Amino acid sequence: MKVLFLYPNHEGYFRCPVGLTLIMTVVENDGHEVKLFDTTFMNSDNNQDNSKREDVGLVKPVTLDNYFDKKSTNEIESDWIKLVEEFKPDLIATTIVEDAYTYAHRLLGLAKSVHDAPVVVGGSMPTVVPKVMIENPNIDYLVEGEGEVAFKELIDALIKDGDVSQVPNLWYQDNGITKNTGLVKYLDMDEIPFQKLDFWDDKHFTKPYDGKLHVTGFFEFSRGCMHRCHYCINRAFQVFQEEAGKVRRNKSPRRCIDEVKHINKKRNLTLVMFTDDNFLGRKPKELEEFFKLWKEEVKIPYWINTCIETVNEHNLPLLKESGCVGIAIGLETGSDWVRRNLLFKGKMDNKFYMEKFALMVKYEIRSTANNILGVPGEYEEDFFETIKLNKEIRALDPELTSFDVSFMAAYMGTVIHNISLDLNLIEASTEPGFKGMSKGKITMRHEPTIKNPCMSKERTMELHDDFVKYINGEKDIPKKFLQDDTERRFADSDEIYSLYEKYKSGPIPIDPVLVIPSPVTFHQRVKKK
Ligand code: B12
Ligand code: SF4
Repeated sequence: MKVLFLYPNHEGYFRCPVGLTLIMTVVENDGHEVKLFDTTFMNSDNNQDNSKREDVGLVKPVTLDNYFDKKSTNEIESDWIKLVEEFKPDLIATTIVEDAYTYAHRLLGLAKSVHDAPVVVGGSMPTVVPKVMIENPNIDYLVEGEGEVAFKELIDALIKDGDVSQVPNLWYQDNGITKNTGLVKYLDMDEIPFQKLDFWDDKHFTKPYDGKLHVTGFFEFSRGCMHRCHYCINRAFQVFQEEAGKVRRNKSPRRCIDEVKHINKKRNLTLVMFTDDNFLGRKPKELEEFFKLWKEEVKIPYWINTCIETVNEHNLPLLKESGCVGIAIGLETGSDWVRRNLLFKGKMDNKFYMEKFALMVKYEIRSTANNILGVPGEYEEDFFETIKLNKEIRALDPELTSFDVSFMAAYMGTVIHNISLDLNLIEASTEPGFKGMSKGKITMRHEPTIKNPCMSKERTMELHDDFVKYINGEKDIPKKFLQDDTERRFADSDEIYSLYEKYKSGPIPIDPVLVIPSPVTFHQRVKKK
C-alpha cells in the first residue's frame, strides 16, 4: 500500500517527532511504500517559537540562516496538492497537536478535493478528544493512543476487505454514527521497533542548545507520568484511557541504549534529548543500570525532563558522571497555593524546589525551570511570587540555571479547558470536528489565549516579556510585591477556586453533542491599565 504522511508543523519548530517516526517505521518495516510531506522548513522565515524565546531573552540566539525555504502559503499548498496527485496514495495519515489542527484540517481538505483516499489521524489531540474530531468531514479514521499496532492493523484490514471493526483503538463514522472499537493494553516498550530516521530532513537533528547547534537524537526511555496536574495531557490519559492500563510505563535500560547505539552508528550524535515527561520517575536500580551502561557504552551528553522530587543526592552524581548536561523541571509557579490548588501539582513547596535546584547546582548540572503564566484565577501578585522564586534560583548560579515561561493554554482534555469552557474564558467552536475547541489561535508561546478574570491580557503579556529582565535584575520588582500589603490580592481569595475543586478527580471528556454557545458572560475583575 502507498501511504502518504503529513507532518503539519506550521511554526517551524524543528525536532523530529518520535511518535510519527515510529508509525512510519512500522509501516515501512511491513513492506509498504512511505512518503512524507513535512512543512517544518517550508512556511516560515524563521523558527517562530525560537525567535519569540530569543526576543524575550529566554534562549541564547543561534543563527539559523538557510534553514527555511520561505515559501508562501499558496506555494506550500500547491506543492502538497501536486504530491497527492502524483503519488496517488492509498492512505493519507497525519499526526495532530492542537496548535496545528486548523492547519492540518486545511491541508487534508485540499487533499480530499483532488484525490479519493481515506485520511487517518493520530497523536495528542485525537487521543484526548476522539469523539469531537471524528466528526471532521476531512477525517475518516482516528487512532486513539498508541498507534504502532492499531495503524498496522488498520492497513491490513483495508487491504483485506475494508472491515475495520476489529482494529483496536479506532474511531470512525458509519452512516453518520460514531463508532469506536475500544482500547488495547499499552505496549511493552521493549517491543517497539528502533526508529528509522531517514524520512526526515537532516535539519531536524540540528538542535540549538545553550547557544550552540548540536547533532541531536530524540529518544524515549519511558512514556507517561503518574502525577495529576490539571494542565497536562497525562491526566487525560489516566482518566480517558484507563482501560489501556497504567499510563506510566518504562523501556528497559538495555533496549534504550541499544537503540541509541544503533542510530548513532550512522548519525554521530553530539547530544541526546529524551522525550520522557518524567525521566527519573522509576526504580533506582533501573536508573543505576542505565547510568552505568550509558557511561560505558554511549558517552554522549544527554538532556532530560523530570519531576522535581525525582532528583536527589543519590542519582545526581550518577547523572553527572554518565554525561547528563541538562535537566528540565516543570516549576510552573512560585506560589505554593497556585501550585497546590490551581495546578494540582501536589504538596511540594518553594523550599523543597529551592533545595532541589541547589542540588543540581552542587553537582554542576544545568537546570531549566519551566514556568507558566496566565492560569485562570492567577493574579499579578501570584506571578510576582514566581518571579521571586526564579530570581532566587538564578542567584544560586547564573551559569548553571536557566528559565523558560509560556502562557497557559486551554488544551482540550485538560481541567484547564473544562474550566475555561465553564467560565467562558475561551470562545468555543461549534463546527463539526472542532466542537468545544477555542476559536482563537491556540498557542502557549505567542500570547495568552485564555481570558483570565484576575489579570488583563495586556498585563499578562507585559509580565511575560519582562520575565527575564526581572530575574536578571534589569527591572526591579515593584516594592508592593516585596512587602506585605493588605491591598494585594492572591489566588486564595477568589471564588473561581470552587471550580478547581469540582475537577479534582480529573478532566471531563467533551461530548460534541453538548457543546452549545455558552450563556455565561466573561467578567474581568481587574481593570485594564
Ligand atoms: C517531545 C514533545 C515535543 C517535541 C516533538 C513534538 C511531537 N510532535 O512529537 C517538540 C519539542 C518538537 C514539541 C513541540 C511542540 N509541542 Co510538544 N510535546 C512533547 C511531549 C513531551 C512528548 C511527545 C512524545 O514524543 N511522546 C512519545 C510518543 C511516542 O508519543 P506520541 O507523540 O503521542 O505518539 C504516539 C501516539 O500519539 C500515536 N500517534 C502519533 N502520531 C500519529 C499519527 C498517526 C497517523 C497514528 C495512527 C498514530 C499517531 O502513536 C504514537 C506512538 O505510540 C508531549 C507530552 C506528552 N506526554 O505527550 C508534548 C506535547 C505533545 N506538546 C505539546 C505542544 C503544545 C507542543 C508545541 C505546540 C509547543 C510550542 N512550540 O508551542 C510544539 C508543536 C510541535 C508540533 N507541530 O508537533 C502538547 C500538545 C497538546 C495538545 N493537546 O495538542 C503536549 C501534549 C504537551 C502538553 N502541553 O500537554 N513537543
Ligand atoms: S508532573 Fe509534569 S508530566 Fe507529570 S502530570 Fe504533572 S505536568 Fe504532566
